[in-house]
Amino acid sequence: MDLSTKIEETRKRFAQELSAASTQEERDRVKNRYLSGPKCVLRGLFGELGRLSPAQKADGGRALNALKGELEEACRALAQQDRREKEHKLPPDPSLPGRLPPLGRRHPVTQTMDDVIEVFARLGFDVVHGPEIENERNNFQALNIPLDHPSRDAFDTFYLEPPWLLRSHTSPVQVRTMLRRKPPIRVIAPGKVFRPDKADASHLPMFHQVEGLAVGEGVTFAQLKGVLLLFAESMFGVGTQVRFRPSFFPFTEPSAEVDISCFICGAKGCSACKGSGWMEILGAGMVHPHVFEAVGLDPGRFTGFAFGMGIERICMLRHGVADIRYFLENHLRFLEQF
Ligand code: 2U9
Repeated sequence: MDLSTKIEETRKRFAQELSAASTQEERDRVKNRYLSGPKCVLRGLFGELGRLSPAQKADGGRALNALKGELEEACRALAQQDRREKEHKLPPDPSLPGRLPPLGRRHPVTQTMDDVIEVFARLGFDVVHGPEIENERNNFQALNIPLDHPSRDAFDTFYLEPPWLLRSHTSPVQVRTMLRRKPPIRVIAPGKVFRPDKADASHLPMFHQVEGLAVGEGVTFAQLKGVLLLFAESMFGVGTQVRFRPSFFPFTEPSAEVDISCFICGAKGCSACKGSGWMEILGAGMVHPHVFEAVGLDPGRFTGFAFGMGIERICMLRHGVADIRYFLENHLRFLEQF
C-alpha cells in the first residue's frame, strides 16, 4: 500500500474511532494512539518517509503534516464541546452579578439643554413652551423684524401655507407669554428652531435654542450682566468671566454678543478659543420698545432684558465636539461618550 492510501485509511479509521468514543477518557486514548509517543500511528507513517525518493518525500511530508493538523484539530474541537456541555450542567451561581440590559441615556444636546434650564430655573425663571409651527406675526412682525428688511434674512425660515411657518427662533414663545401674562415676567423658552441653512460643520437646518426674557419696572442691563455671569459660572466653572461686545438684533436695543473666558486654557489662548482667550456663547440685549408696543405693554413703564443661545454650540464647546452633524448621526460610538 502506498503512503497516500495509508494516509487516507488512517484519516477514515481515526474518524470512526473518535466518533465511537463516548467519554473524554476514550477520546484521549484514541488521540494518544494516533498522535502521542514514539509508537503512535502518525510516528509510524512519518517513519515510512525514509523509504521514498526526495520528491515523494517532500509530498509525503506535506500530506502527513496536514493529516496531523486535522487530527489534532478534531480532538481539540471535541474537548471544547465537552467543556461547554459540562459548564452547561453546572448549577446556576446566584452570587454572580446579573447581566444588565444595555441602558439608554439622554442625548448630549438634551443633557446640555437640561443643564441650562436648571441654572435659570434656580434664578427664578419659569420654563415656557410654544408651537414649532408659528404665524408670521409672532415669528417676525411682533419682534420688530419687518417683512421686507435685510435683517430678516438671518431669521428666514421654512414656509408652510401662509401665514404658517416653522419658527426660526423660540422668541415667539416669549411674545405669546407677554400677551398672556402681566409683568413681572421671568421666563426661558427652550426648543427646536428651523432655518433653511445647508448642513455643514457648524450649521443644521434644525437646532435647539434656549432664550430668556425678563420684563418689569426697572429691569436693567446691569441685571442682565449679573444673570449671564451667574449662568457662565454655573455652566463653565467658578471664575469664568463674561465679555459683552456691541451688536445688532432687531428685537433688542442695545444688543450685545456675549463671550466667556476660555475654560480650556484659562483665557491664555489655545486652539479651542482660536488663540483669543474668549468664546462666543450667546446674544443678548434690552427688549426693543417696538416689541413692547406689539404686545400691548407700555415701553415708558416697562423695560426688559432678553438673551438667546444655540444649545448644540454650547454642547460642542463643552465637550470639544468638532462637527454639529455628529449629533444627528445616531452612532453609538459617539453617543456613548456622554
Ligand atoms: C423677545 C424679545 C427679545 C432673544 C435674543 C439673541 C439675542 C441671540 C442667537 C444666539 C445664537 C440665536 O441660536 S442663535 O443663532 N440669539 O443672539 N436672542 S436677544 O431676544 C428676544 C426674544 C424674545 C420677545
